[in-house]
Amino acid sequence: MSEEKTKVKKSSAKSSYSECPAKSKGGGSAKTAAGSSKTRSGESSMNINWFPGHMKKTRVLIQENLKAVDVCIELLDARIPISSRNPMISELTAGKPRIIVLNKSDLADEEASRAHKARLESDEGAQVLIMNANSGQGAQQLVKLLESIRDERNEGRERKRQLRAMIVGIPNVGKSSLINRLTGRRAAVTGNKPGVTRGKQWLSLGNDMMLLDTPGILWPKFEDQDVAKKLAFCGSIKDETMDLSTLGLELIKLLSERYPELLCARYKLECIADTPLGTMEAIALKRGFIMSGGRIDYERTARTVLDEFRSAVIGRISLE
Ligand SMILES: Nc1nc2c(ncn2[C@@H]2O[C@H](COP(=O)(O)OP(=O)(O)OP(=O)(O)O)[C@@H](O)[C@H]2O)c(=O)[nH]1
Ligand SMILES: [Mg+2]
Repeated sequence: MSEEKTKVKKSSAKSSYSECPAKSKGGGSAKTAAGSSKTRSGESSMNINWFPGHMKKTRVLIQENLKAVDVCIELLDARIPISSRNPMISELTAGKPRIIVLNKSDLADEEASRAHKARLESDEGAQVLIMNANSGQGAQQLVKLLESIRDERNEGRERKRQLRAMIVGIPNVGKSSLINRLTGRRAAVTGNKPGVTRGKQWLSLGNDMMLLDTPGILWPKFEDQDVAKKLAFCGSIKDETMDLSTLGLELIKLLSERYPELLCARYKLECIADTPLGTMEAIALKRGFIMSGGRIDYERTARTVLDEFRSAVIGRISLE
């Protein structure tokens, strides 16, 4: 299995926003702990792609099991319901009845989730549920929906058939957690990192319903690196394959644009700096992430902001 290391390139693009005079001491070029250079504007570009061998196998697994499946439950990350839509999954499962679940809704902006649900329902005529697989919010609705599909399919049949549902989605979106929640058992292994499930697993939901857990998959090449970054922010791309300092800086840039108040409140900043790098340095100074010789610990700062975004400590945030 080969996992391509993300390349970090320099970019001289200027920051497109400015909300207050720069407070940071860091305005010039800086070197991150991970060694990637940042420009004066504090921006850098990343090239993220992650499609290891087990995802290629999963594509085949989905294809092979499709015949045995009555309905696909596609999990999207409620914080990024557009970017977490895998075009390869849409293509593979085209023609199958589909239920879309916006999972991790407890981490997302409620209003944004409602808008995405309405958009998906009207654009695709899909059944869309807003869910928290950890707490079980939305799970009963899903069971009811599956029961109604099961009954509809069995109408007029003498020999009743089981309903078989396949759960698909990007890595770390909560597929196995949802299965555990629905079955009421810890039958599927879960974990707070992508790539936990590695094989298929059929589990009984009772009442003549079966669920198939599948490993998370991405697609071979991200045409749009903004999509890749959002997947990375939300923990669907293995952190080890990326430059974390750069990723954290990119997240700070996006949060500065979309949720400046939450960012300032969490890190006790008076305002957003002129550049993302300036804001990153201000956060580091506030948190005391300084190494020997007074150098800023960019990697620790990046890791902190990524962790606090992922756990919604900064607030309930939707990135699209
Ligand atoms: N806050 C929150 N966390 C969730 C939710 N659903 C799952 N998680 C967490 O997300 C992480 C990943 O969950 P998994 O169920 O292992 O995800 P998966 O989609 O099966 O991941 P892979 O098997 O790697 O593809 C775990 O730490 C879960 O506790 C949710 O609705 N809200
Ligand atoms: Mg899993």
